[in-house]
Amino acid sequence: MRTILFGDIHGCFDELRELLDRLSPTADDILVSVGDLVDRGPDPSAVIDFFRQRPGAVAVCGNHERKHIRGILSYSQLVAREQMGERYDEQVAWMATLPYHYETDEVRVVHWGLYPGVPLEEVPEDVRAGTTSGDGRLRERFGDTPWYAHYTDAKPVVFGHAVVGSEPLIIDDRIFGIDTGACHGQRLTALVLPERRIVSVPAREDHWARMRRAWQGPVLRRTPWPTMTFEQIAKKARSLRDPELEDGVLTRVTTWAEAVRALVPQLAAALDHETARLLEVAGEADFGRVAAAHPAASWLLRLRTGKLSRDHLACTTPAQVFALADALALSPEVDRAPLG
Ligand SMILES: [Mn+2]
Repeated sequence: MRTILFGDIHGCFDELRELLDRLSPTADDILVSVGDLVDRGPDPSAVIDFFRQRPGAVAVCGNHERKHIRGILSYSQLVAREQMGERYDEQVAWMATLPYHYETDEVRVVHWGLYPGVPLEEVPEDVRAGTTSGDGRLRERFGDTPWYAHYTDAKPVVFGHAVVGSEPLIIDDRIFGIDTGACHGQRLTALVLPERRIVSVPAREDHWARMRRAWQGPVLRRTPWPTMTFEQIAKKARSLRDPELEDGVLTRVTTWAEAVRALVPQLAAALDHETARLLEVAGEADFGRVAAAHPAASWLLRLRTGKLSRDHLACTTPAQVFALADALALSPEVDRAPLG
């Protein structure tokens, strides 16, 4: 019986299949992923399905799974969500069941870090998963030296998370860093126990370079721009800007948001016009009654009593700007959403 440990797979299913062909695992062999099954590569669902379906297979939770579980979606998670489509919620529910470490008499496995000498279950999850907060804890404890420089046990420890180059990091034949950058066009690596043998296959291509381009349109189209605040739109656009991508689509979003915001002075003028008209029809004494029956009642009444800033008219989102335009029966020449 062997234990076969896989470095960060990141959706690289073809490479996983090729590696499995090379390894020919038997039903007795235990397959263990160091985590980061998903994100950046072409087929996250196929990789997850393999680990879900293979009896006795284990995947420890990586920082990428943890981001999906916690709903903190940066660009590579947004891409993976699109790739997984309708199966996304189900796959994330499975990710939420993953352990943060795997330990037997033979080996310790974490996605990233541990505190040497401390039982794994007592090491904070974020340290084991390798999140930014976990990195902070490790820096407090070990300064700039990596945690594994302090690992003195004879029991092998295996981790991924940090791409160590095309070849794994092997120290003293008991410390194994096996993230060899499969999703970045380097290699997918497995460590076979008990013999401590490395088997690896080359990546087909720099998957992430291609994926991040290919999925930009779908990711941006899915973003609910009209109901986000103008501040959220600007922040999101900044976070998604990527020097290696054409930013034509993103520029359409920011230009659109500016155009929507620029409607506010027109709407303020239209409210003034409507106020003047109602005053003429109903007179000062009856203004409140006729204004209350107007589709734009809440704006007209607040503006009249000085409770509405003319700068934004309480429209913090594009959708609110359009709601006001509708209430004033105006049809601004700006699309209701930036990407159709
Ligand atoms: Mn990774």
